[in-house]
Amino acid sequence: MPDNVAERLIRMLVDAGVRRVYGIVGDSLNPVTDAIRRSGGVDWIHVRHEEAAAFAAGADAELTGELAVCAGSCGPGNLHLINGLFDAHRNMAPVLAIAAHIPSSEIGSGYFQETHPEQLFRECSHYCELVSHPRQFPRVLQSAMQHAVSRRGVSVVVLPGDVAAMDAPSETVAHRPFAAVPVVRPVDDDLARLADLVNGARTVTLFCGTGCAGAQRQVLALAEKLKAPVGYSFRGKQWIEPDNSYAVGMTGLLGWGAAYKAMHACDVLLLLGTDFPYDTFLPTSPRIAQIDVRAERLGRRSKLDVGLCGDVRDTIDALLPLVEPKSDHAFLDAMLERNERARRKLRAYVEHVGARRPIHPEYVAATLDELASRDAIFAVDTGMCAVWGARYVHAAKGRRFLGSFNHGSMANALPQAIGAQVAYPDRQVISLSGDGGLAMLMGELLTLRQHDLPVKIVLFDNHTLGMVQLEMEVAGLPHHGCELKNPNFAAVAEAVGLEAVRVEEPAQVRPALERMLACKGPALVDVVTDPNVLAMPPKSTIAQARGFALAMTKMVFADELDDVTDTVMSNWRTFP
Ligand SMILES: Cc1ncc(C[n+]2csc(CCOP(=O)(O)OP(=O)(O)O)c2C)c(N)n1
Repeated sequence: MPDNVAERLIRMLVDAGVRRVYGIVGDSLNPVTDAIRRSGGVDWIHVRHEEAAAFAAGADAELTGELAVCAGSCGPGNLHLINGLFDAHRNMAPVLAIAAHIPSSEIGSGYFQETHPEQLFRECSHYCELVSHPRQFPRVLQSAMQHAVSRRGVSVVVLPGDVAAMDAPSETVAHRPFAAVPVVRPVDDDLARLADLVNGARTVTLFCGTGCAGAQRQVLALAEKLKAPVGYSFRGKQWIEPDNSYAVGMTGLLGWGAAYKAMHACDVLLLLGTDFPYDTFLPTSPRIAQIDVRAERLGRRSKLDVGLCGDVRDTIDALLPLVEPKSDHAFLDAMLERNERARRKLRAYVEHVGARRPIHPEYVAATLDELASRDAIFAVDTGMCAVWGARYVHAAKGRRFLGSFNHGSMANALPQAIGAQVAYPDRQVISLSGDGGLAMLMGELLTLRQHDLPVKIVLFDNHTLGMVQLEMEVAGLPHHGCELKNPNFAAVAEAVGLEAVRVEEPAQVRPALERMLACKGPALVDVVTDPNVLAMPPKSTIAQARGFALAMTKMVFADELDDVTDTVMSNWRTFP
């Protein structure tokens, strides 16, 4: 008996190694979900909002490096996927979205639930096609999978429900994506130019992004030869921070340590596999070279003297024999010393505020760092949680970090944690959630219970949209629209069936985190934290606010975190 298009879809996905699809059912998707039910080889991961399905698939794909799939029904169902798909696409996570569509005979008539997904998803995908005939389907699916894995990002197949139920064609095409990984390195002349640049420089700093995944050995070998301090972005942290005696921390608003200084004080800055977007933090005086496998990114963030197309690992492998070893390590030592000072101050700050009420979020994050397992997967919400994760949670070897680092969407952490836990049922998965972020996709607490996913949520319950509050302060604006009237989130989580505890006293932080991490099932710790961390006093005048904010901005933008920490400790807590 011939199979139908939906059955062919599922068979091709199974052949491609896909074992689950995240989504919400709907009429137009029925042939697909029914094919999943009958296949036995694919799990249907039912979420409560399609946006969460896309975030979860993105996290799954980012962690495993393999194709992950999400699906939504026609019109609003697949439209809800869009924010999570933007996130996955910008994270270069290979995700296939199945956007079920209205009956093909109705397209263009303003039919019930009609949208045009092939237009809507174009901006957040490498490949986005409408299937209007069964014979077209196998080639479209093959192309979609191949685009997602080879160009790394999102593909969308728009599939009308009636077409999904039609007989599939008998002819076949290649039935699985080919994750063909080429060696990509610059031509010899380009390599020689880069070697000349670093050989002629007295001091060199490396700044590493997520393109350094799998290249830690090469980066360290280069740092050793050049006596170069190594800074990194948040996405680079997990690859570059562990066991790295050249590491000098992160730059940017989340930053800490000596990375900013090292990047500004060197003769040559090497940008490795990073598309770090904040040009305010990038220097102008050193000579700058950039290596990226996507050549279209070269030079779009900073001035550039040498721009090379290549994979970081392959390129450094080819470059190393041309690099003359440096013997002067005074610059490296100075940056490492500066970094250690900043790290000591971070620690001292945590000890200083650890016993204070309201609870300081830094103390919560630092305690979590101590207690979490060495191979935990952390998902950090966009907002202040990203700052706490960047500064206080160490990237031990084997730990992974998920965030909406390029798209910057709120509410990413919990659904990403869902994808992580589905992909790795036996690993500890921790969501650092903001109260604004958690509330935005709070229905996903039900997903944890429904699938018995033992995700641990540490909720930074500061009763405000904290990062925006801070941004308003920095702009010299009074707070407006940030305050959150929250429920007792522990009680909400308990009602959903999670283990939960509310923490209002600093002394409860450690035991509550210990208890939560030891739980077998999903658990939430609702930590009521200080809303005024790095924030202005509510009664300050606009002039005070502006003055403080300007001072803070100058320091955040112009120097290392230890200066900011000093100011916060000496001025802010005693601010009138
Ligand atoms: C979907 C979305 N809406 C709005 C924003 C703007 N925004 C960025 S951070 C933030 C506040 C986040 O608040 P919360 O989750 O409570 O975390 P906090 O910063 O207080 O730790 C907002 C509103 C955004 N980035 N994404």
